[in-house]
Amino acid sequence: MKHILLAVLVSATLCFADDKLPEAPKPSDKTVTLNVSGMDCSHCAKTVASVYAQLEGVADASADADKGTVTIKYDSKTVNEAALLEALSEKPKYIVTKPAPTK
Ligand SMILES: [Cu+2]
Repeated sequence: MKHILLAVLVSATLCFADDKLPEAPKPSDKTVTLNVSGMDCSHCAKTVASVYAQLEGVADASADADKGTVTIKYDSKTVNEAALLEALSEKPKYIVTKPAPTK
């Protein structure tokens, strides 16, 4: 009886964990911040971020309309910077460019 209870508990815990993490953490080994022009409100930022979030190999993307940037965490084995620059061409309103090196 104890075993059954334990099994129920374990699976309940697993389900709960699934709920909290809808998707397994995606691998990412690089983070890049790109300049995006054309974003004039938070809705734009969401649109830009979602384009990147849907891209294969991207673990996380967040855009800032005020700064005009998008920060992308990605897996360099799946996607590269060139592809990230290309990805936003489906939304012609926004122009993404690589920032000048700051060093
Ligand atoms: Cu907007």
